[in-house]
Amino acid sequence: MFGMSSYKDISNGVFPSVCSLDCPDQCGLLIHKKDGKIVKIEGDPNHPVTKGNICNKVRNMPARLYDEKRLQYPLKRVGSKGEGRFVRISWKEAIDTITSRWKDLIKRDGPESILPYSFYGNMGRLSAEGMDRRFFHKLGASRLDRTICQSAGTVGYSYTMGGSFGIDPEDTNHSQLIIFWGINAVSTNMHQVVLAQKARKKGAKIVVIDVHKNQTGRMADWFIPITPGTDAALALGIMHILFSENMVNEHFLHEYTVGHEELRDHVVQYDPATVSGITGVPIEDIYKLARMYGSTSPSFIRIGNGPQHHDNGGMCIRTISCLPALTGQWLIKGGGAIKGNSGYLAINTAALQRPDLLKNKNTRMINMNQLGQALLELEEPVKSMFVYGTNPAVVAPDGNKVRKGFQREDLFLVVHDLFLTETAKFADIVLPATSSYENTDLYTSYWHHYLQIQQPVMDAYGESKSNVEVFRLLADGMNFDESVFQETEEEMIQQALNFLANPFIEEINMESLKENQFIKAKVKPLFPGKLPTPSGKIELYSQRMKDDGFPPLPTYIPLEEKGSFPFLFVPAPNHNFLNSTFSNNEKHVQLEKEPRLHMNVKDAETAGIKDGDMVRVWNVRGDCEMKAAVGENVLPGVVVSQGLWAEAPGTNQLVNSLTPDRLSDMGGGAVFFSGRVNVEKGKL
Ligand SMILES: Nc1nc2c(c(=O)[nH]1)N[C@H]1C(S)=C(S)[C@@H](COP(=O)(O)OP(=O)(O)OC[C@H]3O[C@@H](n4cnc5c(=O)[nH]c(N)nc54)[C@H](O)[C@@H]3O)O[C@H]1N2
Ligand SMILES: Nc1nc2c(c(=O)[nH]1)N[C@H]1C(S)=C(S)[C@@H](COP(=O)(O)OP(=O)(O)OC[C@H]3O[C@@H](n4cnc5c(=O)[nH]c(N)nc54)[C@H](O)[C@@H]3O)O[C@H]1N2
Ligand code: SF4
Ligand SMILES: [Mo]
Repeated sequence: MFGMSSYKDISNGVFPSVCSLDCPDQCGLLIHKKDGKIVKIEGDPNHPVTKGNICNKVRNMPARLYDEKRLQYPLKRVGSKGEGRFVRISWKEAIDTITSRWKDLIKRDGPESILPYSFYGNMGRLSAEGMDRRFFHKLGASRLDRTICQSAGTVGYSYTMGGSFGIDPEDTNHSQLIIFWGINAVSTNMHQVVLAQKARKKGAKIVVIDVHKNQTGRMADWFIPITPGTDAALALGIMHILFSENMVNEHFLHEYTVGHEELRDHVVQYDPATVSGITGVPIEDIYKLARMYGSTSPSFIRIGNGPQHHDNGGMCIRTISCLPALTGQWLIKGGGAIKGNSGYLAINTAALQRPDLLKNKNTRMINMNQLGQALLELEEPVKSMFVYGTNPAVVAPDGNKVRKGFQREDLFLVVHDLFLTETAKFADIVLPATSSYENTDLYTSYWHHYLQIQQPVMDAYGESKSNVEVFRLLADGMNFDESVFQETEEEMIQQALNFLANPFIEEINMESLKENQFIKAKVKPLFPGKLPTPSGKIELYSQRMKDDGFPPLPTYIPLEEKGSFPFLFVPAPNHNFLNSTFSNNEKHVQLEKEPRLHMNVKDAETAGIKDGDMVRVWNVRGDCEMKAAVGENVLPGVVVSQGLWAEAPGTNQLVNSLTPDRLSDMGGGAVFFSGRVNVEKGKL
């Protein structure tokens, strides 16, 4: 019943697998086993997109899987909250404790006093949004709005394009111009870089638009530094030039868009001088970029997550995503854009998550980016949380508020994870989680067009259990008798794939996945065709946006945070961690060395800071310490850090102590990169 493997013997041999991390590449893997142990993880050379290449993070995964710090047993807190002192208990005691506390809470305060809090630490569709959703729907718990990652940009992109639909990345090796726009692809989407390098061999140019000249910027043919939060203005400046120099594709505009006449008039105001003043991009570079974009075909824009982690993030992505329509690039193989492609691999989430089990359709919704507020400021504060697949004490904005909330004596906190994370240290009960390699699960990439399957290739570590198993046990403990709580992983996957609304996955089922390991959805190009927007076309003018209270045409809107703190602070991810995952694994930490703050030479001189000095970064929300990396990699007035570092003794390196928990313009998204800070030499 528990994720039966079709492999007869998993002690020795090489087994196909899939990377479960929250990464667009979703690589095919080969797991090498010897005497019952994973001895090596490598890329599966047969995977048509990832072709045997994988990142260093996952090549070093065996060290994480067998790390002596990995949790093996359920634990109960004996120290104070956050101290990290626990004793071993049985699963029975753990489940009994949780369910009896919840039964009391439901009686006293109602089910909305309980909050599930999860994200995609494991991208498996069952692990991330399967039995757990069924369970919390039935429980009637508060709902969580899972907005921490890409929601602002996804909503913005949908206003233009109707959903998460871009081009097939496999076509991008035909592109002649590739723009990495606010994406650190060398670290975060390495196979898109491999495809771009292939295109480059055939003459393509690679342009990177970013606030930081990181690994991706250094690999570009042309790196364009931009002031954070101003990308919409740059895109509008490009449109201004495309229209005024007749570089638009009139046929495409007439056939496949609405609002091009309004847009043509609207962008007159975004002349290169104005745009240069906003973005910091020199006037001649705006012309050069627009002319390059207007005259090169196929051209491809890979839209990253950076520009949408801002106050204006939704509008920014909405605006950038209008560009390929102006040049008609969507009609050309290798032309167009990718923001996300999850729309093509839509599965039957209603069957998987069973929202019908939720009786009260007005059950409150809590935005995950405002966790601190939910714990400290709501009129009916959350009384119990179940955290799984995420590490909010490190990754959520306004971290000091989150931690203060976790310290509440009356909060009953359960954390299910593979490690005693910073969040788990605050827990009353800690449950050990299996790794994805120990489970059966279904994987759908949000970049390429393949579905993949994971079957167990490793025995459960210690007494650890998968998310699906834990919620089965909790359902039993709560005396939920619906048969949906007894279903096997394979049954759930089969239901998820049974989805007439998505013809692209029509022929894919559990059996064919087991046989093939990965299968490409039968995706058709977007054009010629009808988009799922209200008009069926690309909406350069969007009535829906107007109805929702936004300017209907793409518009530049400045960031919100003003005041006396001189620097815009962009705390981005790093190369060797995946969000906070690996920040507690020695190998990965060694490779990354220490947290650094990139700042411009001019700013450093003014502040008397030298390269390698320890600096204190602070604002009204908190402070943290890093080593200054002084140079020309960021513009004056901007400081950039990389990585969501774990707490280490004697350090103060939690960047999210500084980030705001305001919400972005669209989708209730996070605005990690729109905060301001001060920087001073010296330790605290
Ligand atoms: N190695 C590694 N890979 C990862 C992750 C990781 O932590 N480490 N995280 C995974 C996850 S969950 C996600 S969502 C993706 C995210 O991966 P990406 O899409 O690459 O997004 P970010 O790394 O958040 O930011 C991308 C870039 O945006 C830049 N940036 C910030 N603000 C702006 C702006 O206003 N304008 C412009 N033009 N650029 C800006 C940053 O400097 C950064 O280089 O990566 C996934 N893959
Ligand atoms: N400052 C700043 N903050 C950010 C970002 C940023 O760029 N800058 N990026 C944001 C983004 S885009 C994202 S997506 C979030 C991501 O943040 P998180 O979703 O918290 O991602 P991770 O830090 O990787 O934590 C995932 C946790 O899930 C656990 N896990 C893995 N597999 C399983 C499983 O099968 N079951 C259970 N129960 N647990 C499992 C892992 O051990 C790990 O502790 O961070 C956000 N925070
Ligand atoms: S983290 Fe990304 S690049 Fe690395 S193995 Fe996983 S899917 Fe591939
Ligand atoms: Mo993310």
